[in-house]
Amino acid sequence: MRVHINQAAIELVQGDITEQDTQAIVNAANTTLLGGGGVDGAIHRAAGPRLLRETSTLGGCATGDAKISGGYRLKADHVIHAVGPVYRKDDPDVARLLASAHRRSLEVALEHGVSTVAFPAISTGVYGYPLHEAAPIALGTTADFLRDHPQITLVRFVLFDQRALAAFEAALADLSRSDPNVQPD
Ligand code: AR6
Repeated sequence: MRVHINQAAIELVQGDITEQDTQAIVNAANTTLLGGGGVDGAIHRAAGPRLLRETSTLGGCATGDAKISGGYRLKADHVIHAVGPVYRKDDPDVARLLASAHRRSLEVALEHGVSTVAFPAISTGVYGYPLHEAAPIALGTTADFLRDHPQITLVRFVLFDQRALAAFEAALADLSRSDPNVQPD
């Protein structure tokens, strides 16, 4: 599924984030930036040991923030390490922090001249964020950013399984009904 915001596109695909050919891929990292399981483990394995050597010099990353490194053996030139929140039901901070992790990732991309970015579904694995709550936040924050920053031309959400893809497709269909800036392909 694909929509447009002015000249930019948001794309949803099922797949593996480590195989993307966007200029940057986003990692669902933790505050240490020293690696972990899930997406983080897969990205470190695919990029090779030089990635950890670089991320261990970055001084960690606060929840809701993002930092950039090289991509090493990946097709992507850069990895943007974003730290989403651990989900806590009925805590309004988690939505704010999940939105911030997406916005900061896109700001960091912009600061480094990156115009195409692939995201995983941040916080929806080990960190327990329900997909149907995370998807509208991820997509809404991205659509708002693209509206104001035409330098970013493509944001691709790479969903690992059919369930995640379906949740993002439903949220993107809702967004294209409610946000006049979001136009179907
Ligand atoms: N490509 C795309 N999506 C994937 C892949 C992949 N290769 N592998 C898993 N997913 P998670 P989090 C999906 O747990 O919840 C790490 O240990 C997965 O199905 O990777 O933000 C870090 O170091 C899920 O929908 O990230 C942190 O400690 C989504 O990616 C912690 O996990 C995110 O799952 C971060 O937890």
